[in-house]
This record gives sequence, structure tokens and C-alpha cells, in this order.
Amino acid sequence: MLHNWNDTIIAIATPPGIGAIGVLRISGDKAIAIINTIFINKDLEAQPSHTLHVGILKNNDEVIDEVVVSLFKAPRSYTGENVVEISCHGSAFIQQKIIDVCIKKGARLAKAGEFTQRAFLNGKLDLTQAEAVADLIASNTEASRKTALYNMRGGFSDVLKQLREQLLKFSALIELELDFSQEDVEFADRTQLYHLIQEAEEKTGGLLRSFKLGNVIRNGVQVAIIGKPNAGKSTLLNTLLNENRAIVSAIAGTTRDTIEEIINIEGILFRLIDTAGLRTSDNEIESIGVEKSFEKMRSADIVVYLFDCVHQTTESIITARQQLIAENKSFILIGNKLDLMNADDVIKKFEGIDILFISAKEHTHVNLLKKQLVEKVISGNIETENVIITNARHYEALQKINDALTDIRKGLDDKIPGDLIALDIRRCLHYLGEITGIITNEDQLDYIFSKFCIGK
Ligand SMILES: Nc1nc2c(ncn2[C@@H]2O[C@H](COP(=O)(O)OP(=O)(O)OP(=O)(O)O)[C@@H](O)[C@H]2O)c(=O)[nH]1
Ligand SMILES: [Mg+2]
Repeated sequence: MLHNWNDTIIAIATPPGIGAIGVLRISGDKAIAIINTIFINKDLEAQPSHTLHVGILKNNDEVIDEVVVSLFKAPRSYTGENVVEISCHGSAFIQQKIIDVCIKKGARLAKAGEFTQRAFLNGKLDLTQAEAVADLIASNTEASRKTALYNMRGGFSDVLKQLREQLLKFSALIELELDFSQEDVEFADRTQLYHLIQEAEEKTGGLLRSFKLGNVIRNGVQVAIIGKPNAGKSTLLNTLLNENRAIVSAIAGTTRDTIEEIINIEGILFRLIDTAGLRTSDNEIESIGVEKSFEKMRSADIVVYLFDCVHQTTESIITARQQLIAENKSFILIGNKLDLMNADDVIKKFEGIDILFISAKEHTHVNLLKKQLVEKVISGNIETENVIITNARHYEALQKINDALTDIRKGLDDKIPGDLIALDIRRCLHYLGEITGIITNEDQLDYIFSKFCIGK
């Protein structure tokens, strides 16, 4: 994609459709001059930055709309260029008309993400912050909003900066030694070097581990509800959703296909999957359904194994539990239909097995199940100021950094020459630069920003 960064660009910043107001954004050298030619009431170029002006926009003699204009003069704007935001009445027709006039006066339509890309190129944001802007716009839960906002404000960048400083310190020590290589001296204290690398490795390791949680925050957690026919799986799905989504009946084998629905518990998205009851069946459709249940169980992040605590034996639960452990799954065992049994009897029957007893039908202890689901995901606290990686691009680069750090540590162990270690250090710094955008190529930037919406 070819860009001309000297163009003045314009786009609608508010979503399509009718609203009370619509906001247009124009950025570039000529932004204020262009609007000044159609804004009647004042000379905008003579006004100070960060001011609002009410007035009329005119195309030749025709009044287009009454608007409020906000002025941001370079470099004190989102893009770092002259920016004007026009709040007009929210008709798509009016907005289009203003855009047409501005194009006639020399602006061009902005490409997706071009405002933020300019902000990045003008040093207003680094790449991780720019990417967090897109995440923030797309955020749909408390947790995704929080992580995106934290990263937009530089949370992740700060950690990377610390990492970079550590590496630079390390590299300075090594390079010094190289300068005196003839003399065969070791300026760089090996223990100190080792310590620095270990610290950096720990930091990247922590960031890498956080990606699992980051992924969950961004894409939701897959929860498969599995169990025998009639255990009450569909009833549980309906209870969690608070609506009659799935058909419930006393006939075993009611659910044939999987049903997926999303719920938000304490700011985390859970993708609940109701499945066909597990049993061997002569019915072809049901058999396909059962096969699908196994697939969902394998791909799920968490398995909720539901059983009827009246009809299922203790032995069968122990077996099911062993199978789940063998599958290496995060799971919760749920004994359903508590309303049909005396609580003491239930506990005695399944003594020694970690089970949560509920009544899906009567909504008993369903809140405890929700709590357990959340705990399974965060097993700690999302509030913590720890940086959480949510972006696959960052994850890949961090993996390469981590590999390089491991190589350095091994190199120190094996006492390889300093110049080889210096190479690995440069490799680390290169990938770090790729994350923050110090080192990039145009295609990569275009790809990243093309995922933004127009007007951002
Ligand atoms: N008493 C009682 N009955 C329940 C409870 N949960 C479900 N049931 C009943 O058990 C029967 C089966 O419920 P479903 O939710 O259809 O069970 P399922 O596990 O989805 O069954 P399949 O789709 O056939 O695999 C229905 O008659 C429900 O009303 C409960 O907590 N208490
Ligand atoms: Mg069902």
C-alpha cells in the first residue's frame, strides 16, 4: 500500500447509522485551512489550539449544517498533526456532504487506521500502544477494557523498556570486554551477567505465561458441559443464561447437536457449550452428536462434568474423574439434582471426591459454579498491575526473545566467546524493537493498521 503522509485526510469517526451527532475528523497540514474555507463565523486559523467553535458550514452559498468545531494544532493532537473534529447533526447524508466538500477543497478519505498510524509515525504512541487503541475500541468486557487501557497508557511498553535497559547494560559490559579481547581479561563480571540474563528471562517468561490469560480475556473461555444423557446439561445451560435456550426433556438423548452461547461472568467472557449426552447409541444422528461432544471436550479450556447425583454411582464418578485427569483437562465435577436428595446423604455417598452439588432446575449453588469458573481462569487476580499479553504478534516476538536469552545463558555456561554472546544480545534487541515498532517495515505496519476501523 502506498501512502502519502503529506495528504490531509478525513473520515467519519462515529459509527454508521443515525445518531444525535456525528463526528468527522480531519488531520494534516491543511486541516484547519480547509475547514476555514467552509466555516463561516470565525477565522479558525487565528484561533488557539484546544478550543471549540460553534458555527455554520457552507458549500458556496448553501448552508450544510450548524456544527461545533474542535481545534487541535500540531503537535498537540492525537495524530501529532493539525486536527479538526467536526460535530454535526448525525445524519449520514450531512456527514457525506461535509466529506464531499472537504475532498473538493483538497482532503482525501482516510484509510483504515490511518489516524493512529500517523500518531505512531509521529511518535505519539509506540506500536503496542497503537495496537491497544484497537483493542480498546473492540473491548466488550471489563477485563478486556482494563488490559487494553493499561497497555494504551504504556503499561506493556514500560516493561519492554525495562527489559531493553537490562539488555543494553549487559551488552555494554560484553562489548567492553571485546575491546580488550587481546589482553584476555574479563571485565564483565560473569555472575553479574548471569544475574541480568536470568532476570530478563524471568520477565519474558512471565509475559509469555500471561498470554494464556490474555487470550482468554480477548477471545473468551471455552467451557464444555458434558455428561450422560438426562444429567441436566441443557437445564444448566438455560439456568446460566437465564433463558430457555436449549430444549430440556426427560427423554434421554434430547440434545443432538452442540449449542454455544456466550455469558459474561465478572467481566470474563465464557463460551458455554451444551453437548449431546455421552452414551453409545444406535441412532446415527445421536452418535454423531456424541462424537462431537468428545471433540468439544478435548478443545475446551474448562470441562464441566455434570452428573445426576441420584442415579450415578460413586464408582462411575471416580472413573470419569480419572479420565479427565488422563486427558489433562481443567475440569469441575458437578453433582446435579441436589433437590431430589438429602444433602447429608449426597455428601456421604460421594465422600472424598471434590464435587460441587447443585440443582440446575432450582438454581441452587449455581453462583458457586460461576465463582469456580472465574477462579479456574484467573487463579489470582486480574486487578493486579501485571501486564497481560493479549496480542499474538507480541507473543511470537517474545518467544524469540526468550529463545535468544536461553542461548545467551547457555553460552555463558559453556564459556563461549564474548562476540558470539554479543550477537545473541543483538538478536534480543532486534525482536524487542519489533514489538514496540522501533524496527518495522512498511508492509507489516500496513497489516497491523489495516485491522483498525476507518476513522481511527
Ligand atoms: N429435579 C431435578 N430435575 C432436573 C434438574 N436438572 C435437570 N432436571 C431434569 O432432568 C431432565 C433432563 O434434563 P436435560 O437438561 O434435558 O438433560 P441433558 O443432560 O441436557 O440431557 P440430554 O440432552 O438428553 O443429554 C429434565 O426432565 C429436567 O427437567 C435438577 O436440578 N433437578
Ligand atoms: Mg440436553
